Amino acid sequence: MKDCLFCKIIAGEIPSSRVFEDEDCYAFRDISPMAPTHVLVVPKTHVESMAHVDEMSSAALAACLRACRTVAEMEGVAESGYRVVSNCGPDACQSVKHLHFHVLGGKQLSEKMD
Ligand code: DGP
Repeated sequence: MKDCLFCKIIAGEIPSSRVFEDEDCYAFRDISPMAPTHVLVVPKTHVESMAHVDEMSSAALAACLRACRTVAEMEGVAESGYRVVSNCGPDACQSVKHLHFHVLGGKQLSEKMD
């Protein structure tokens, strides 16, 4: 989608640090990491947020979740543990309106989820 930051990253118009990619999703390092591992997994087809997943195929949505698992394995945090978060809407502080999953790990994460 024109004017979408993550669509531009997927298209290579804005540089990113790629971690993983398949036909459905793209994974790259967050520009402001909150943990030693902080990777964003995004669908290649523009979808605004979790509220819009009905616009995606079930296969593409599943591919994103599998990519989160794959990223955790590649980053070496699968055994120690990791967190997958998707912020949706203003109360969750979603700042980029292209569905994305944060994969966080590499340290003891807070019990607090807020
Ligand atoms: P959220 O607040 O859930 O919408 O998270 C958006 C994330 O996107 C945030 O953690 C910072 C990251 N981000 C914003 N702009 C860029 C960028 O240009 N490059 C990369 N790699 N990450 C970005």
